[in-house]
Amino acid sequence: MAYDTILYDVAGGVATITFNRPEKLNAFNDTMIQETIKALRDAEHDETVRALIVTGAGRAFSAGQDLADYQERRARSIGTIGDHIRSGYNVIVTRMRAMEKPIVGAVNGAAAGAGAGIALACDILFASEQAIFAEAFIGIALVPDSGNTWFLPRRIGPARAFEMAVTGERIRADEALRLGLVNHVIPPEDLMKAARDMAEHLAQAPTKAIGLTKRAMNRALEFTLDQSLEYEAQLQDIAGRLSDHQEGVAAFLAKRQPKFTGK
Ligand code: T3D
Repeated sequence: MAYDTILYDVAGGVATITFNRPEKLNAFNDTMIQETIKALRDAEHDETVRALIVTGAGRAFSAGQDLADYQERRARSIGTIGDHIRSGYNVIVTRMRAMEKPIVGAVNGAAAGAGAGIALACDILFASEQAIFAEAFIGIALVPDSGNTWFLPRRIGPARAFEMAVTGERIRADEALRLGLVNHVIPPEDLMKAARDMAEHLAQAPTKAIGLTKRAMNRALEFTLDQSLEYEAQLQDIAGRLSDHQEGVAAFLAKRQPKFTGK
């Protein structure tokens, strides 16, 4: 399918979703929300896709909700804000967290508002030295949404998360790295190569075991230690039946490199 507001490309087992409204700093209008949902669904169902990259075209990752679009919608009294979030951003974030394939975020510039939430929904985050993160909601007297209130305290602790949310300060990439908001900071010209190297590596890895690991870590955020120990045992029973597991053990014993198929 051709998209108007995003680019979607699959190569070498990696699907890349690029937010593509650079003249609007990749702010989300309704088309971009729905196209992102569709691309995530396509990547999830495409068996050749074993890892994803999410990034932005131009100088921003995403400035969040397109406020001109938002204003127009409000003026026409179309639906509530909550309904718009439920049917849009919440679906994107839920799909990203539930998808049992690794998602590499390549934050090339500003990630603000819902754009920050979508960045934080990625599994591994690479940020350009030019990236900034901003909980911009407070600037328009809204509450952080798109998972920001969930992801932020878990990544950087409640005190710093609250400060970010209520000041709307722009966190630069070096500070984001120090806080543990991102995994890596990369010179802008090397960002996509670094993200692609990671995604291509993951696309050759045991996809199902990675998916189960993501499932376990998602659940662990709510579990007691005892619950996690039991859940790990259950998932290990599943992983133990995968052909990639048999291949991994056989390759180790034969002193050769494993060839994982993602099955
Ligand atoms: O109904 C619902 O679903 C509600 C859901 C809400 C979810 C949300 O995301 S609410 C938060 C919405 N986002 C913001 O409030 C962010 C606003 N933008 C900024 O804070 C800054 O623009 C950035 C930090 C993203 C980047 O700053 P900077 O200095 O690099 O760029 P700039 O000069 O502020 O912006 C450049 C242009 O982009 C400018 O337009 P112009 O003057 O060149 O014609 C600016 O108006 C436009 N722009 C930036 N962000 C948005 C935007 N236009 C529409 N919507 C935006 N979000």
